[in-house]
Amino acid sequence: MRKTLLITAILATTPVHAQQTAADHAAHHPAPAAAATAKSALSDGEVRKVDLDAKKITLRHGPIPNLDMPPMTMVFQVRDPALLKQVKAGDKVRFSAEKIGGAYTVTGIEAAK
Ligand SMILES: [Cu+2]
Repeated sequence: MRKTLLITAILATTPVHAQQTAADHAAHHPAPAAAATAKSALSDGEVRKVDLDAKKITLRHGPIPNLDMPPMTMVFQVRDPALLKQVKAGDKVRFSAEKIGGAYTVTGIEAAK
């Protein structure tokens, strides 16, 4: 059981091909001007949980204007798992989020200190 979990974790840290494919895809579909503007708008949040294996983060966040979302606590996908290594549970953060493929996805995050 433990061994299986460990192998899963190792596999999850090497999605090089998947990342390149995603980047190529984005390049073929440039974001509209409105989305580009929203990208730079950071929202406030606090990290509740980081799940590296699943590439997810639980954030208690303030309003997210570009997603038309009120303050709440929710789980986000993370576009690049490396982002998760910059923060930990309890951190106050500023982040950007977009809806990508129907999933709310954190595209950038930084500690708010
Ligand atoms: Cu939300």
